[in-house]
Amino acid sequence: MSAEETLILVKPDGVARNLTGEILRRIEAKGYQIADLRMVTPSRELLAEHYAEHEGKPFYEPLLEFMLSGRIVAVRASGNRVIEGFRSLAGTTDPTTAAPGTIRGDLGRDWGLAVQQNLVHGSDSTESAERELALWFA
Ligand code: DAT
Ligand code: MG
Repeated sequence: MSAEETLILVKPDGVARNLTGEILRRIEAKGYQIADLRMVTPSRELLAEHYAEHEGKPFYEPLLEFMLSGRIVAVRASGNRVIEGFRSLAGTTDPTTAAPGTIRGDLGRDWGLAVQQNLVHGSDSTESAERELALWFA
């Protein structure tokens, strides 16, 4: 099996709502390996690097504030096509329209806030995965 790896984050809403176990269960049930895992209270600098592509967008500041609002569980997951596979497990960005059966579709709520509190992050490409894993598992 290929050793592809991705960065998965259980965001502060997922940790606060006690959904870490349920999210890890879905990752493992799909057959992906949890290669490393840590509980992180990230700095603004780390989050700014992580979300650099979104700087200047209207949701950027609320996004950073949200990500600073509590603890995050960072996961290094591995498996064949895990980058694409986890994005599929997570569902699309907006929890209201994310497909049932996905993490965001089943468990995510739209709180009507300036930022989508959508429980999880997953790297979107091999380049992003490499960059993000280096940030969160330095
Ligand atoms: P994803 O997390 O699905 O890869 P993204 O990288 O486009 O989505 O955006 C990063 C996060 O920013 C996303 O998880 C939630 C928030 N976000 C994105 N687009 C948004 C929007 N239009 N309104 C509010 N929050 C948004
Ligand atoms: Mg993204």
